[in-house]
Amino acid sequence: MKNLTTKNHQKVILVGDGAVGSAFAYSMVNQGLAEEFGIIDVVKERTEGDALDLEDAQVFTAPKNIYSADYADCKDADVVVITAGAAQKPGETRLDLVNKNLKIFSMIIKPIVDSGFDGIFVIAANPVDILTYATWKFSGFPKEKVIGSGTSLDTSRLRVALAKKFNVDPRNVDAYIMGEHGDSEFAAFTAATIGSKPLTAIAKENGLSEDDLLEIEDQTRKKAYEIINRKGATYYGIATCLMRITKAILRDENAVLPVGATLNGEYGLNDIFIGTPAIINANGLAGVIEVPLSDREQDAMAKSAETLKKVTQDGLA
Ligand code: 6V0
Repeated sequence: MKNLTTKNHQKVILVGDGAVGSAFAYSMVNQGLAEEFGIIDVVKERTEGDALDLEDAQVFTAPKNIYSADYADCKDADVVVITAGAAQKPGETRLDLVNKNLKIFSMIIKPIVDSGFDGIFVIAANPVDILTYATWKFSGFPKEKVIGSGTSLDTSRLRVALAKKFNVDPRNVDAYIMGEHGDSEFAAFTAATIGSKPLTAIAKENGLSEDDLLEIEDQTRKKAYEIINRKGATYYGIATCLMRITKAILRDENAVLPVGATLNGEYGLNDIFIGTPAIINANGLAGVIEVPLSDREQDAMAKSAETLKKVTQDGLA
C-alpha cells in the first residue's frame, strides 16, 4: 500500500530480507521508528509475507506503512539499510564472502542511486568494511553519507563480556572493539572505562592480568563463530545495532556509536572504512572520535587497516 505522496514522515528502506534484515525490521517496528518502512529482496514473496506479518506487530507500537518495496521506492527514503548477500557458513571467514557479495552490491547500489535516493546508506552485509567502501565507490555519494555497521556488534559483545565479568550493567561499560569487523579486530582497552574509572584499574583491582583482558578480547572476536556453529547465523545482535544507528540518523542525535566510518587522517589512515567510535546524525557521519590507543592497539589498528586495504585493492581493482 504505497499511497503516501507527501513526505512529512520518515522513511527507511531495507534491502535484504533474510535473517538479519527481518530481525532489523522487527526491531524498527518495536521501537516505533520510521512511519514508512519498505522491504526489498530478490525473493518478493518473502518481503510481502514479512510486511503482512510485521504490520500485525504495530498494533502495540506505532502506526507504520510497511510494504514490499521496489528500488524506485528508495527515491525519498531517509535511510537505506543493506543486509543483502551471502552469510558465513560454519568454517567460513567474513573475508571469504567478498567476491559473492561484491557482485550482489554491484547490482544493488545502481538502482538505488538511479531512483534519486539522497539519504544515508547503512551497510551490514559482510565483509562489511569492504562492502561499505564498495557502496561509497559504486554510489558516488559523499563519504559521510555511507556508514557501515563496522565493529558495532563486536563492541556490544565486548561490553556484554565485561559487564558479566565485573557484574555491572553493559550500558555503563564504555569500551570499543575497533578495526576490521573480523579476525583482525582488537579491543581498545587503554581508553575503556566503567563509570569513568579506567578499565585497566578495575581489572587490576579484580586480580585480572593483561592476558586475562586479551582472553576476553579473543572470546569477543570468536563469538560469531560460537553462535554460527550452534544456530547457523547471528542476527538479533546486529539487527539491534542497525536499529540504533538508524535511530541516531532519523532523530539527528549526534550519538557517539561504534560504526564503520571513513577516516581522514585519524589513526594515520586515509581512504578506508573501518571500525571506530564516531558521531552520527541526520547527515550521516558528523565526525570520528579518535580514541587514544596504546602502542599495541595502534599497531593492531594499522594491521587491521592493512588487511582491509589489501582486500579492497584486490576486490575492487
Ligand atoms: P540471509 O538470511 O541469507 O539473508 C540474505 C538475504 O539477501 C536473502 O533474503 C537473499 O534473498 C537476499 N539477497 C541476496 N541477493 C540479493 C540481491 N541481489 N538483491 C536483494 N536481496 C538479495 O543472510 P543473513 O541475513 O544471515 O546475513 C546477511 C548479511 O549480513 C551477510 O553478509 C552476513 O555475513 C552479514 N552479517 C553482518 C553482521 C555484521 O556485524 N555486520 C552480522 C551478522 C551477519
